[in-house]
Amino acid sequence: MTQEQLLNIARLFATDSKITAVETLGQGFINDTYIARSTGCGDDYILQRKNHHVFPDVPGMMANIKAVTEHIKQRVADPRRETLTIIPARDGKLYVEEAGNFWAMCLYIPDTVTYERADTTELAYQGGVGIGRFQALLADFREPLNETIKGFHNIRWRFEQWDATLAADPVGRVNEVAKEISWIENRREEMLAFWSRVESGEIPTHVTHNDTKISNILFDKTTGNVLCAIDLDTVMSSTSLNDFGDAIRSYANTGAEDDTCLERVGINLEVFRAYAEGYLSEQRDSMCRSELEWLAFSARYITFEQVLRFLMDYIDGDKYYKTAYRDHNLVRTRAQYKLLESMEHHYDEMYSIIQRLI
Ligand code: GN1
Ligand code: MG
Repeated sequence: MTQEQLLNIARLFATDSKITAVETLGQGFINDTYIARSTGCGDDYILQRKNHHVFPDVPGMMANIKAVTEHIKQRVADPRRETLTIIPARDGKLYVEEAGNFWAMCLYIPDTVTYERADTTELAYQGGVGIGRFQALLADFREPLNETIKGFHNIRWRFEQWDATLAADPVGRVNEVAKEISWIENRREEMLAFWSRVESGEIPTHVTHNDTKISNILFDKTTGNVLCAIDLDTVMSSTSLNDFGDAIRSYANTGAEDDTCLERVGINLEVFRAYAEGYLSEQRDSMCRSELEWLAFSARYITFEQVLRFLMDYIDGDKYYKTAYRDHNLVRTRAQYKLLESMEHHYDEMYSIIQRLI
């Protein structure tokens, strides 16, 4: 998009300061993100084009984010830094709809850092504190939230999508990935059995973030402490275990999510322990017995789901995730599967680590 088009969109939002430039920021898989700058000492803003293929209900999503951030603001010392601040459009809506695209804006929080990788156990601990605190601040949130992505971490629904995608085989890739398909099928019952515990209420539901990788935690540049969880697009109701599991999937991987060298990929138990310690320092007392019992397993559950989602997207012709090259989703599938195997291999240790922390 041209600078002028971006400026025109940015200026539809009710900012206090006048936007003078819009620059690209970061490389998300899903949305397009920009920073909208103003001159002098005025605030800067984050402007995002929301991917409405991934988020079919942007108004519902923005309503969730607004409700959750308002709740947090009433419970923290510095409401402009300890959670996102949504900037509504000048017409009062929480988004701008323009030529079929949905845009949203929030305040840019200055003097902060994010990390792409949890390279130290200290950082992993802090990340655990970040998500633990996010959940703790929302423990008394009672409003219903919109389900903005149907069955996001619901493996029963993912298997329905999976079965339909395999049956359709839209780009003729199913035969090529028989081995990878068996990785999924061999674990179908085990994963559905876990999810049944959520469906029955044995594992309760809460407000969850649903994308807890370290790059979604904002740290204060001056103090080094956790400030808040960002990227609230997937805030919904689910089990808080999924937030834990997804963080472990991303933090405690010795390799990259799309590593081409599988020898590099595996679970780092020190990072696992550190994240769990930080998380439980905020959450231990409010979790019930079954949540604590299944906490370690949640890392396997979410990693399995990610293997399924990457492979399903590959079979579907790479429609969901942005890819950098033809087999990118297949490379991701194999790398995440390697991580899953490593978690399975070390599961007893993971389980014992949690038992010792509670
Ligand atoms: C997507 O775009 P990003 O990095 O925030 C995805 C997550 C996946 C992740 C895998 C809405 O998140 O669920 O775990 O990619 N988000 C959505 O890297 O599907
Ligand atoms: Mg995200």
